[in-house]
Amino acid sequence: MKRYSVLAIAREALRGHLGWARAGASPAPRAHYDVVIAGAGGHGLATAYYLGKNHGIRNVAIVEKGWLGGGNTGRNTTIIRSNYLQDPSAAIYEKSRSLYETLSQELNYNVMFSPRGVMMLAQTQHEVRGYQRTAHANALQGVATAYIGPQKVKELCPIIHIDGPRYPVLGALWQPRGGTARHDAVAWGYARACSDMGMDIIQQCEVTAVRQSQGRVTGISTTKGDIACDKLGIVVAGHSGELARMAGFRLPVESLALQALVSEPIKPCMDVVVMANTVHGYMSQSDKGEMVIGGGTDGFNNFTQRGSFHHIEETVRALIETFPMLSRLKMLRQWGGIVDMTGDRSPIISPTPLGNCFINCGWGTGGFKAIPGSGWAMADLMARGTPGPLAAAFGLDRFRAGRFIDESVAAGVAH
Ligand code: FAD
Ligand code: PYC
Repeated sequence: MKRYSVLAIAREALRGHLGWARAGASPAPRAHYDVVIAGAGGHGLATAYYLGKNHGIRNVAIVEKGWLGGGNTGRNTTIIRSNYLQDPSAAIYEKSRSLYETLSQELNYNVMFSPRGVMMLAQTQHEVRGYQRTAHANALQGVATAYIGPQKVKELCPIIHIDGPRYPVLGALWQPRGGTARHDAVAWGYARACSDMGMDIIQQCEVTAVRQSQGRVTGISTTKGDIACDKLGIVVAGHSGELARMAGFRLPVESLALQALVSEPIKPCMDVVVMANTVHGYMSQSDKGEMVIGGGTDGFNNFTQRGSFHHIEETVRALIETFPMLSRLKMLRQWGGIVDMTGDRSPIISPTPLGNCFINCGWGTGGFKAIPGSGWAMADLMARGTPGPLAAAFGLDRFRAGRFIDESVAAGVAH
């Protein structure tokens, strides 16, 4: 793999950019792999990457029914933060956020991590108490957040109208090292590194059956033929229930669409990320100048991977009191992704009833931020067969035992 560097760019500029190698191979599936990962989203690719890097397991295929990063990884609004309430969540999200800090250097691929700061507005007394509590919890967990007052909010984000008649801004939970990254670069960066380790990323290859014998997976059937494997990782987000059904077990997960939209590009006017969870809206400004906007999930389960008009109206209406400037913007495009929601709004990183089959899902509306940490934890689980410290609390067994990790507030997105 050619290293990307300023020198390489200068050299290629001088020779008409003819010397760049392909960023990754596009192989046909082989008959057998030590590990097969279903799903080439961020979580599947990061799992493969850390299997190779941390555990030396490189005879790995990642099979993807569409194109890499074409699921939620390439459809999300890229917010990265670790301001969760419960200790297991803070541990995995903060691990992830800290891996993002150096991911571009590690992958030699610019993922454009931008720790511009994330604030979650408190617009009711209930939220004030809730976010003050989270700030205290974060202090104990070693996650750098602070509860700030409305004047500080205005200073950090001058376009916010803090004296709205219905929902004035009373304060905010502020994470200065939260931010954004370029979503598809995260998928491409991990994919390129996996390919460089000799792993096969096989696109347009849908898993259609999970083959098994005596309680263990023997391989998968796909639209490109059968593939045998010693271990299977299911990492397909909104389609997790479907893959689990193929494997013969059920998941406590619902699938539903989450939508987002962007405005026409405008001059830089906002250099922080703002989430307004009471009114169900959040916003940041992309490097192109578009205002990136999202709201709550659709109110019913579905697999409709696209946007809808009522969502634009609902979300913009919700945000306009706090951001009056939105009334003068045209909206450019909208889209949707299928998210996988658990009852406690926390993920599942777990062994399954099949001995050599593992599942990573349930990231719901908030898994982009978790990609590096989740991949790290899932690789650990798949390599050792038992969960390490980051994944231990996120097993499927918690739903039987009632050990929920309630993050319905920290999830931040209405659902
Ligand atoms: P995906 O990226 O969806 O990857 C799963 C892959 O599995 C897909 O590529 C799919 O094609 C493939 N697949 C499915 N079935 C099969 C099969 N049978 N065979 C083979 N492959 C299969 N999170 C944040 O942290 N911050 C945000 O700001 C944020 N905003 C969001 C905004 C929107 C509109 C949406 C939709 C999500 C948002 N999220 C956000 C959530 C985040 O995008 C997801 O949690 C995360 O991307 C999940 O990654 P993944 O790799 O698990 O799933
Ligand atoms: O989890 O921070 C988040 C998020 C923001 C928008 C969608 N998810």
